[in-house]
Amino acid sequence: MNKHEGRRKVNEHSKDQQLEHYRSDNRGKKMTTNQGLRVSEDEHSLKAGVRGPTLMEDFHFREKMTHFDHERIPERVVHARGFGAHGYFQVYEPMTEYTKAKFLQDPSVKTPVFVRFSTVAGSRGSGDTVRDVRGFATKFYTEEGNYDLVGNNIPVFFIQDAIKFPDLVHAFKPEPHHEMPQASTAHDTFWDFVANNEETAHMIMWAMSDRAIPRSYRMMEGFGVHTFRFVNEQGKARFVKFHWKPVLGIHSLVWDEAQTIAGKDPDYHRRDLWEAIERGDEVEYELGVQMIDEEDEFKFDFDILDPTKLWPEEMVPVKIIGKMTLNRNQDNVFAETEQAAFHPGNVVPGIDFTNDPLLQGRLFSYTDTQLIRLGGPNFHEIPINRPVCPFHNNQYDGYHRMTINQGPVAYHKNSLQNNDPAPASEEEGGYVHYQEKVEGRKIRQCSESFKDHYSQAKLFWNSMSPVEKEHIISAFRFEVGKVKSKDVRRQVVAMFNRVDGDLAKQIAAGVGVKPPEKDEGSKVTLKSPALSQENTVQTPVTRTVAILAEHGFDDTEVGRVMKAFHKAGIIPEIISTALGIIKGDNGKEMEAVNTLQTVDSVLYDAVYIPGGHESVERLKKQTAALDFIHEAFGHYKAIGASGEGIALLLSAAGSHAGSQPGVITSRNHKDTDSFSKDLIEAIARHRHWNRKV
Ligand code: HDE
Repeated sequence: MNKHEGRRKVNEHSKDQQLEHYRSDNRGKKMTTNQGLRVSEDEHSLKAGVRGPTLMEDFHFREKMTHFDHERIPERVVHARGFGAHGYFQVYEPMTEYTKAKFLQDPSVKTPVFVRFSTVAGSRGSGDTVRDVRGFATKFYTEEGNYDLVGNNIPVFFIQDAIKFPDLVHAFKPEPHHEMPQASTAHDTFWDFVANNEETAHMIMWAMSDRAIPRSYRMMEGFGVHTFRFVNEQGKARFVKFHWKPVLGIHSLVWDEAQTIAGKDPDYHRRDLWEAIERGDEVEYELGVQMIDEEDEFKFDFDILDPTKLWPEEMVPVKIIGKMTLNRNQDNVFAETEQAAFHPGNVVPGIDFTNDPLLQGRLFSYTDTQLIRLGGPNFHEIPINRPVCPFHNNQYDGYHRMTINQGPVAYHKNSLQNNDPAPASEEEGGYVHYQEKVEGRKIRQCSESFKDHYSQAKLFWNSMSPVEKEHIISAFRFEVGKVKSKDVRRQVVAMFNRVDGDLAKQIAAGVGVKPPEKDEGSKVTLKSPALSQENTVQTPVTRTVAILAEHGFDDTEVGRVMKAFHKAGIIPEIISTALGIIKGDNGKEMEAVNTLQTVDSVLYDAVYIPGGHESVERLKKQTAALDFIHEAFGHYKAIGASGEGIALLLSAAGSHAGSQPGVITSRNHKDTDSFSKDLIEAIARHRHWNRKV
């Protein structure tokens, strides 16, 4: 039998075609019950007389209400708040040497994907921009079955053994007696867990860094975290770690901004992703792999199975092997994002597991959680979870079974049906687990090689720029500063004194703890420049700029600058004191799509204050306009001001503002070319940390 007989050739559209079967568009349709009966009235329940009691007989009312009463399903215990998008993945060149995974062989094949981004700690309705780890889960609908890469935006994890996961989660979730705080680790039980479980040290450094407050899902990395295996056709295996590298670079918010956004627009990240895709801006991530030969397993000063360790990119280079493009928004968040069931155990031939004890535990947990969340064992039949290739086995029945299995035979082995469905040999695409040799005593212990908790925490600290270090210190002071127990605060300082003495001193100074007497910091001096966001891609593409304007703005200038913005891929938005048309000094009209009341500077990457006497005079009278500029200045964002706009900038941000980095001014109305060029460059830089604010 041909290896892929009976399998549909997968391309970018195959998942979409499959979903088409389930789409329902109410437009132009008559209302019916779920039984298809046309409904004649939908506003009044059936009553015995206009002032009489409602009748049991009202099947329409009962069906509608019963459905409503059951609209909610349990939210995910972790990663409850999420948002997804569709797209495709393409490998750059055949990966035959390393893996036999079909979807990594042919650069012309576009494998459909669905990605769900998430926060970990908060409930489903919590804010997007809280300090937290982000989930980055990808489902590849390959022709060999679904492959799920269920990762995070931080490459290491808090703990080393899955058996501690319930403890970790109980510690970071709101405290059970009063259910506070929401979506935040700034409380006693979390830091108590940290201080008493030292393996958390490395990940805590990441969680306190800017990585935990990304600017957008489009500007963060993704990591498979665990060490997996690639296996090629010849059966040769290599250890592998997966990386997603955002084409737009890795960028973050500042903490004050993140907190404000959580109130001003709690949907900030999902809106950013949704709007980018609606605009037609493709959202791209390159897939990278780090590989270590089996023979080299013990050549490192960390255990490659330990999920609290990364492989420094300078030591084990990241080979970029393909690109994922997200280009289609979901039709319905519940049907897709909410019902998506990811599972690290969903693999294809050529990708295998290792004995990382965290991964091993995850292989159990995900299916188990879906059983309760999605109500039974048939969640693989929900449209978003269905593979694009056919699936056949003897698993029958259960809640919400959609497949109508035919014939009397539902067992293996059989003779009545030719022993079908029959297992496939390896040559026919059957999954055969990598035959790793395993032996050992049954023990509840962790390997000695898992016990160094501080070297890589120090490596991370060493790799940070001075500004990134400042942010980490402030984050610790905020989080630990909210801990009521003095003893826990003291324990945290003692623990991070084992990472770096100076860091511990600085934390101590902010949280009412005596500085440690002795510096017990790790002696590691190694740096990994790849860990610092300072070294990331800088581009103006898809950056948003708030143009503050009123009637009488310099329309020649704004027209030219807008043109330059559009050319650079920047998204400008006119913000005024009221929605609607504003007229420029030459009568040109532009539409204000937001007002100083509907938005805030935290929602934009940059601000531009054009000239125009009347416009600036009107804005000067608005405290909100002054606050807008002052805040953007304080958040180190690019600001452009020209002509009369400069005076507005200076009165909002201070007389020194004009000469500060990332502030571009032009007194000459005619010189828009160099003004736009400088401003666009400043916007691409993301933040101007050396500014005096
Ligand atoms: Fe998860 N995790 N996890 N996790 N995880 C879940 O599965 C679990 C871990 C991750 O968008 C749950 O469907 C255990 C690491 C993501 O739907 C649950 C352990 C990493 C998502 C679960 C871990 C992740 C989840 C909750 C310790 C990064 C969201 C609902 C061994 C590599 C997926 C669900 C989505 C979700 C268990 C640790 C990533 C309970 C037991 C490490 C991105 O099954």
